[in-house]
Amino acid sequence: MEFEQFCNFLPKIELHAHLNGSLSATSLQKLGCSNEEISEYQKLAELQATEKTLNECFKLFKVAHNATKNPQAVYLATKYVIEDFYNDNVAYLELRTTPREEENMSRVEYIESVVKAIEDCDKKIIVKLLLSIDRSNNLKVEENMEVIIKMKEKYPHVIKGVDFSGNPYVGGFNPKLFQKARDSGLFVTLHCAEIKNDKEVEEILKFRPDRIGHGTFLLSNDHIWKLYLDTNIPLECCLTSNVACGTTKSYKEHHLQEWIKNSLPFTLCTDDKGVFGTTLSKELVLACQYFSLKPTDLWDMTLKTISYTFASDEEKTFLTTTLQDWKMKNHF
Ligand code: 6MZ
Repeated sequence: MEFEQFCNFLPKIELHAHLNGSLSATSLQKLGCSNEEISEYQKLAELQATEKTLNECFKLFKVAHNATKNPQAVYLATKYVIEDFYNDNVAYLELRTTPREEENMSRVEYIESVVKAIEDCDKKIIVKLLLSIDRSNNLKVEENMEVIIKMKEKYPHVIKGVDFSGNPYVGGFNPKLFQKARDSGLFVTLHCAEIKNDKEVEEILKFRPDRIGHGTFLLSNDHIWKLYLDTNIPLECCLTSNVACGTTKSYKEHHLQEWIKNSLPFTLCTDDKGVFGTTLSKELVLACQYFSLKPTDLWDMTLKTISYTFASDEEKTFLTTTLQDWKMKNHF
């Protein structure tokens, strides 16, 4: 099997995908966006990144947010994104999204639309939901967390965790808030060190989330790096996102190499496949091109990733069997 084909057909696991950043151009079109809006949403993929690019990136999500302002549109957006991942042979997807209140939609309606689209999915893909707290919107964080916890009690089979995301130049981490989530039985994954912010990173590592996203600047300080090494927390690695946003200079210099070199836990993710013009298969190909990973390494990484998911034991066993059967069938 050709190498790219291998990456494409491997049953994959996606653990870091933001719903409104994962919409493809076709999906945005179906949701009523104009060609101009779609070009705006996708402009980062074409640009040479600078230090300011990450900050600029957060404006682009507005295009998708404008297209998902009512329950029906949120339902369809979720359905389209799940179909895209399924078509890329993703076997297990943890989709994350920020519950949003709009003129014609409450946060509860937003969440219920996403849950319904997940429940209605008839494809062979397991989908779970993580609800995000947006760090740049500090006004209602407590209230948002209350809603998330209530919704988890109502849909425990779908809602598995919380995420802390949004523009890292704004706001800060509140351990008490996330402890509440943890006490309610939610898993916790936190965006961490996407930019240099040692004080916050130290607080996050002391909290010991179940996973961290990005981790780009964990290596910029020996003390922080040592703290991280003590935790052994799995990293959700988003190669193209980091390069497109300018937080990493190039694929070649990406911090993933330190995880590979030191056998630290990581998994490859897309972040916002619509905004960055990528797919999970492409991310796997890139990791191989730049860090000399072989197909067997990718298979091993995927197998290890099963233990980083927020799936049930039964689902983990199912995924393990799926991967093992695939390996046998494809003789490698
Ligand atoms: C931090 C990000 C992000 O939640 O409306 N988001 N947060 N770093 C990133 N790196 C590029 N990419 C996306 O999806 C879009 C939202 O996800 C978060 C931002 O809060 C963005 O508004 P949802 O479905």
